[in-house]
Order: sequence, then C-alpha cells, then structure tokens
Amino acid sequence: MSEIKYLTDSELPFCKGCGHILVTRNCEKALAKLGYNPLDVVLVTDIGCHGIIDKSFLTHTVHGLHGRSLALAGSISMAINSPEKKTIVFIGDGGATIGMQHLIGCAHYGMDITVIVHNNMLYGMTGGQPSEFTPCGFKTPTQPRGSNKPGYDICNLVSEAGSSYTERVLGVGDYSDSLAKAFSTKGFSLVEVMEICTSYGVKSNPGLKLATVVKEAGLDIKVFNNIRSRIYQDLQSQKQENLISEMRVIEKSFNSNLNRKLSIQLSGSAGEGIQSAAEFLAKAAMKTGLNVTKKGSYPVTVGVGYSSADLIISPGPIQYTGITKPDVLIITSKDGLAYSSETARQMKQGRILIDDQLVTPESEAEITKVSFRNRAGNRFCALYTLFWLVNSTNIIPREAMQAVFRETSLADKISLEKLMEM
Ligand SMILES: Cc1ncc(C[n+]2csc(CCOP(=O)(O)OP(=O)(O)O)c2C)c(N)n1
Ligand code: SF4
Repeated sequence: MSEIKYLTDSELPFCKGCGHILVTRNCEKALAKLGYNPLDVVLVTDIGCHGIIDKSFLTHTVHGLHGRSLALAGSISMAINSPEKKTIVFIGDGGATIGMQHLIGCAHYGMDITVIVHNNMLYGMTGGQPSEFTPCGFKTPTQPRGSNKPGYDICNLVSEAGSSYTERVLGVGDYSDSLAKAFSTKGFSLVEVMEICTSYGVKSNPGLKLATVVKEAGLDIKVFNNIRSRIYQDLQSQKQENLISEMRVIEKSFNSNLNRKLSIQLSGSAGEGIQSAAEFLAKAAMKTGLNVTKKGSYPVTVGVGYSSADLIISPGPIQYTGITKPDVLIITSKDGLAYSSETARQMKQGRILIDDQLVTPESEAEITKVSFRNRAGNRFCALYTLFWLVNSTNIIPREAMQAVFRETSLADKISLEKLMEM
C-alpha cells in the first residue's frame, strides 16, 4: 500500500462510535489501495455531520448545499473527466432524501462519480429527525413510537436508474475493498454504508443491533447486479471529451505594462452587449498574459433593465469575482446609471466614464463625459467605451483589442477604425 497521506493528523470531528469515522478511515484505505494522488481526488460533501469531515481531507474538498452535492459533483466530474482523477460524494440519508432527484439523475446520466451514502437512518446534525430512509419501527427523538413506513432502498433505486456499481455494506470493520471497487468503476457508483447514529439512533433504540435492524428492514447487504447497469456501462465508453479540453486556449501574444490589479465596472442596459463587451476586454487582457475574472449582474428577466459586468484584471492571481469600489466605472445608459449610482457615490477616487447624455452622478471620482452612444450607436456603445478606455490609458496594448476584433465577425457590423476613434 502507498504511503500517501489523504487525511490531516487532526482528530476526526465525530461523536465517539459514530459510523462516519469508519467511512473516513475506509475511504482513506481505499484511496491508498488505488494509489490516487490526493490532488487528483475531489471530495464533495453534503450538509450534515458527515460533511464536517472535509477539513480533515488533504484532497480537494467542496462543501455543497443540502442535497445538492450530487449536482456539484456531476458537473465537476464532467469538467475534469480523466481516468487518473476521482470525484467522490459524501452524503447522508437526509441529504439523499432532499436531493433524491439529483442522485437518481446522476445515476441515470452515468455521471463519473462515486457516492458514499452515510445512512445512519436519521438526520444526525439537526437532532435526529427521521429521513425517508428511516426503517419502519426505527425510533427517533421526534418519532418516539417509531417510523410507520419503510425507508427507501436507495441501492435498488440507483441500480434501476443505471448505476454501474452499487453495493450496500454494514458500516463496521474493513469495507475498503468495496469502496475501492466503486472508486475504480468508470461511471456512476454508489456504496450505501449502514450505520446507527450513536447520539440519537442508539439512544432512541437501546440494545438494537445494526445487523438486526438492516435485516428486518429487508435491506440486503450485497452488490446489486442489474442488467440495465451493464447497458449504461457500455454507454460510458462512448462518453465525450471533458469540458476543459474543449475550451480554447488564449495564447499570450502581447505584453502589458499593468503592474497592479485593476477593477472595472461596466454598466448599461440589457441587449446592448455589456457582457460580451466585457468578455472582449477580458480576452484582450488574457492575450497579454494578464489574469482576469468577470462577474455578470442582471435581473432574472434578462431581456430588460440593467446589465452590469465586473472585470478584474491583474498581473497576479485573482481569487474572487465581483467588485465593491471599482477603479474605473463606465456607465452607458439610464439603466446602468440607476444600477451603479450608489457605487459611484461610494467612490472616493478612481475614474468614471459616462455617456454625455446622462445625468452626472454624485461622486468624488474623476468624471469624464464622452459621447459614446452618439458615436457608436446603441449596439456597440459598450464595446466602444472599452476601446476608448484602452486607447486613453494603455492598460493593455491596443493591438490586443484589435487582435480580438479580428477573431470575431464584428467587422460585418462595425469598423475597427470607428472603434479606435476617440
Ligand atoms: C435545504 C436545507 N434543509 C435543511 C437544512 C437543515 N439541516 C442541516 S443538517 C441536516 C441534517 C443532515 O442529516 P444527514 O444528511 O442525514 O447527515 P448526518 O448529519 O446524519 O451526517 C438538516 C436537515 C439545511 N441545512 N438545508
Ligand atoms: S450526531 Fe450522530 S451522526 Fe452526528 S457525529 Fe454524532 S453520532 Fe455521528
């Protein structure tokens, strides 16, 4: 077995005797058996006691919303799709209840993930309420006479839906081989680990043995072989390339003199190319080797009202998106002015570029009024403001903007000369 470390040395965060401890240890063992590099593993945890483990793992970890970890993990696996990488989901029976459609959907789509359901038969973190997995007769603090209906058989459900490998295990001793089998299966796999929450399940059902309750609930401890799983396994081999490999690489072709982080907010109206203009500048900046983040803001009714884009451009790494006080605020329309007037008011320095037909906002920043809309028209007003900014400040070489222009079909609609005019 390899000597690779998957867990920090800190104590695991669970109550004494909690089955989640064994899931963690068996998972560590299974990863070591397969020799995964910890940074090739993405562990997506759900909300619940099991989820507080992510701080102990030395793999990548993502903490999802309750029941939504599957949706996150499915998209992560599509993006990083590669045989050396592994996406694992830790979810409780509570999260599996809340996110049931995500679970079934991931199995049905053959998402390349392994789900470990920590089925302790109740909602542990919130005090032991029953979930849809609680077996008939199993007592919980809020149902002291016991649940009056059987719980879901999740293994049967996902197996029917197309899971490539499905197994139910009793959460005692060493079941790392089962986890390793699931991890090494291409496509969707699920292991349901049966546990009893020591703090709420054991207290509400004194003396009840795990094996007994599982047997009485009719939940078989076995590997679920389903003819449909094999069909889905065949489909897996025809899966497309990962999403990242389909992205076009933007090569560095120019040099930039920008030596600090610069934030730009561009605000205007929906339908006037605000977001695409911001992406245009982002691409040009990337062509000069700069890092860029962009955040778009607009109402849910995307066709009306304001549209605003926050761009951060920097020679160094940027760990976030979004801006509170931009260095440069550009406003092209009444909608944009309404959206950004508070931002303008908060700006004690920096620069505001605003269309000359608009009311001058209250601000301590330096304000420049330019006839953007009259010169470039409604459709290209936003793009023109960014050409104007580059031409008047040299934050990036204008040749980078021209190069991006030539990669588009904009020449049919507006001339480069027009955009370069000041
Ligand atoms: C959408 C949503 N609903 C409810 C909650 C409250 N909540 C937090 S933890 C939890 C129970 C988690 O139980 P389970 O998923 O079984 O995990 P365990 O704690 O047993 O490991 C609930 C209901 C929440 N955080 N989000
Ligand atoms: S409350 Fe239950 S599920 Fe949560 S850590 Fe304690 S024993 Fe485990």
